[in-house]
Order: sequence, then C-alpha cells, then structure tokens
Amino acid sequence: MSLIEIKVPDIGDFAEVTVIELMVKVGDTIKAEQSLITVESDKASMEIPSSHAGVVKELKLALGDKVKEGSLVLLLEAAEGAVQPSAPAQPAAPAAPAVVAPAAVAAPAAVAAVAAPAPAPAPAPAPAAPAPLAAEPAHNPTASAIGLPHASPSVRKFARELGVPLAEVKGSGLKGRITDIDIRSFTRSIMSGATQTTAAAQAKPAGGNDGAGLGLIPWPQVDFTKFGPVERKDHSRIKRISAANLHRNWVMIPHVTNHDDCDITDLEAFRVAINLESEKSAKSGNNASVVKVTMLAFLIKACVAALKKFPEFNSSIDGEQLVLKQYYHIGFAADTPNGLMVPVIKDADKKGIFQISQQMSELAKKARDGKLSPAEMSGAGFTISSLGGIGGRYFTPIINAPEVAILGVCKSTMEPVWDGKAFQPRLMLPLSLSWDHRVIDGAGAARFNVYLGQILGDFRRVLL
Ligand code: CAO
Repeated sequence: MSLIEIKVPDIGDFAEVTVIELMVKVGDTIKAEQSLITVESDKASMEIPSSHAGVVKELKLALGDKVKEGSLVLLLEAAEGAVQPSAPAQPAAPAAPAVVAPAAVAAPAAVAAVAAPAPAPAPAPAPAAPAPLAAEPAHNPTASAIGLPHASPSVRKFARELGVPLAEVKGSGLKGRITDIDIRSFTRSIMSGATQTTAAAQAKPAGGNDGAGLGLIPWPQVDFTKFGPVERKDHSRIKRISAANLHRNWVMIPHVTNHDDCDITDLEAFRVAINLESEKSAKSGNNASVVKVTMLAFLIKACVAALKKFPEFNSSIDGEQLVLKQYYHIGFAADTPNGLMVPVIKDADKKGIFQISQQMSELAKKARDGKLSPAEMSGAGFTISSLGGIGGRYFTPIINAPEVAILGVCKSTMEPVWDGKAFQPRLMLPLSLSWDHRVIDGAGAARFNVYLGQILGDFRRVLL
C-alpha cells in the first residue's frame, strides 16, 4: 500500500485561506473527487476535493488553520490501482474545488506520493461540475452579518436534497457554521416530532393537512443586500402565532368578501349625544367614570341581532356537521405594538352598549399591555375587525377559524345619497363581510349585510 499526500491545489487568486470545515476524518474511505475540507477567504468559500480514492490515514491540518496552494491536507492510503508506481510524476487531472463565490476556481489537486518512489496519480475522473453550488448565496462576512446561514456548498446541497431549511439549523462548527452533522440531527428531531420547521408550523392546521401536498414552488430566496441596505428583525411571538393562524385560515377557507355601505347618520348622532350626556353627568358628579362609546359597541350589538337572524354565520364546521352556537361571543381585532390580538366579548347579547364599551376598552388595554389571558381570547363565534379609527374604505378580513365569517369595518364618511328627490348628506359606513363559502353562499351574505345595514340605519330594529 502506498501513502500519498493530498495537498491544497492552485486556488486561483486566493493567497491564503482558512480551513473552516473538515469533511473527513482518519479511517474514512473516500472516493475520488469527494470533498475533504472547506476553506474560506474573505470573498468566497470553496471545497477542496480529493483526486484519489482511498483511506484517510492522517489529517495534516485543523480547523482554523491558514493554508495556501501546496499545503498538506492529509495522507491517503490509495485504493488499489489508484496509484501507478511506474508512471512519471505529473500533475493530476483537474478536480475543481467547488466554489461558492462570484468566480469559480478550477484547480488541479496537487498530489505527491510518499511511500513509493516517484509514484504518480492515476488520471482523475472528470471534474465535478460546480454549477449547482455556484447558484447558492456566497458565504462571506457580509452574508453572515445579515444572517444568511453559514454552511459549505456540500452542506447546502445536502440540506437542499433533504428539504431542510438551513436558516433554521443551529450550526455547531467554527463561527457557528452548519455542518452535515447539524443537518442530520435537525432532520432526526423533525422526524421524531421533537420539533418542526417554521413552514410546517405555519401550514399545519388542526386537521393535519400540512400544506405540503399543495405542490407549490419554493418561496423565493433573495439576497436583498444586492439591491440596497437592509435591517433584519425577529418576528414577535404574537406575530409568529397570528401569522401561522392567518396563513392556515387563508389557505384552508374558501373566502369571499361582500362589500356594502350603510347609513349611520342617525346612529352616530345618538352616539355623540350619549357620550355628551355621560361627560355632563361625570362633570356634575353623578357618574364617577365616563365610558366612551364608539361605533364598535353598536356594531357588536347589531351583529348579535344579525347572527340571531342568520344563525349559520355563528357556526363552525365539524367534519360532516355544522355546529350552530346558541351563545353570542363576539371577538374584535385589536392592534397592539406586538401584533394583532382578538379579545372576545362574551355573551354580548346579554350586555348593554355601556357594558360592552367598558369591556372593550379594558380588553383592548390588556391586549396592548400583553396581559390578555387565553380565556379572554377564546370562544368567539364571530369577529369584527374595525379600522374605523384609522381610515381606509374596504378590505378583505381573514376569517378567524373555526368561525365562518368576519366583519371588516372602515371609516365612515359623509357622502351625498340620493333619497329619490335630492342628494342628502349622509354618514356612510363601509362594511366588508368575509364568509366561508363552504357554509354560506353569496345570497346569504348579501342578506346579512342588508339586514345589518337596516339595524345600523335604525337601531330600534334590534328590538323587533
Ligand atoms: N368611522 C369613523 N370613525 C370611527 C369609526 C368609524 N367606523 N370607528 C371608530 N372611529 C373613531 C372613534 O369614534 C374614535 O374617535 P374619537 O377619538 O374622536 O373619539 C377614534 O375613531 C378612535 O377609535 P378607537 O380605535 O380608539 O376605538 P374603537 O372602539 O373604534 O376600536 C379597537 C377599538 C381596539 C378595535 C381599535 O383601537 C383597534 O385596535 N383597531 C384596529 C383593528 C385592526 O387592526 N384590524 C385589522 C385586523 S387585520 O390585520
């Protein structure tokens, strides 16, 4: 058996590079062209392949070593027939290092025999094509700084083959580099159910369909720094949870949204009047605390009336059955610094406008302070998302599963409305009702909006 020295080949413009990954160990049986180490310059990382098959006898470098062309990588006991003792010494056929860099480097593997007099390497196989690896984002200090996963081309390839999202793998190598061992243990933990990928967590609804069967092409991977400076921020915990829920709901529910306008001129006048009354009463000392009433409280009451008239809007799908709720718990979307939260007004049918307003303001405050309990966010049969305090005209609210409908409300505006004889200035409230087409149909949704409009137009109708 002859021992041959495997050396760092000509690596192009790179005078000295750092060893950032050892891809083989003593005793490994390797194939010709198998990658041995990964080296990194300030511009690129590349893998150094072996031009010979054999068994690794001794590693001649360690992680972090600086190497250059001719540096000894390892001693290899060449496989039978790999070395031809009689052949004159000559450069090995090229075995190109795989480069993850703007420019690929083609370099012959430098090999010298040590155990036998002047052995020469056998002709090496054709170089491995680096093309698929060159398409990967370059690993360089800038890339690390912006949070791109730190991994060699072969590890990236390995991860790609297994469908492992590199960004979610914790690297155990030098400077947090991800190794093939990290990819294996990540895969093992996924298979054992100990963890799941972010995509799976976001796509997997309670019913068990993980969305993988959708046959979608992968999400675009873009190095945004190519186009300008960027900043990366972690999603808050609430954003992550709500994103996963919204994604599932959007993908799983066949949404349709009906838009409508309703005349709230008289209701708004009433709202302003009762708020003034409360203020006066507080000033005169008859009422210690003033509860401000907003349009949302009336909307909650109006929706309760509409849900009573159209019970399928207050239902949930359960397998082959529809669960029709006989309680009226209404969720309302609250915008908080950490993301969207949906507190619930329980038994809204049994509460008055002041009580609902009071509870809403307490729950909205708790939401903004991050103090809502799970019980305060559960049990809704229908949800309202009001952007009325902000603006806009119409939008498509996403249904809050397992509910089957949600009402979106935007800012009311004074508009000219034809009364049959003349245009009258009326305060119009834009409504956007999203509904689950598995449960509700368009005619039912239109009727719901019309009825809601009638109630908001003349609130005495809730008594009928
Ligand atoms: N038209 C015109 N003005 C409206 C209105 C409407 N439809 N709805 C509310 N307003 C007014 C209020 O009267 C109040 O006016 P004043 O300051 O003059 O008294 C102002 O807008 C602010 O109201 P508010 O937002 O504080 O109160 P609210 O009861 O309407 O809403 C809450 C409470 C918690 C729902 C709201 O603050 C909020 O967070 N909204 C955002 C919901 C959201 O993000 N939805 C999107 C979900 S999808 O991403």
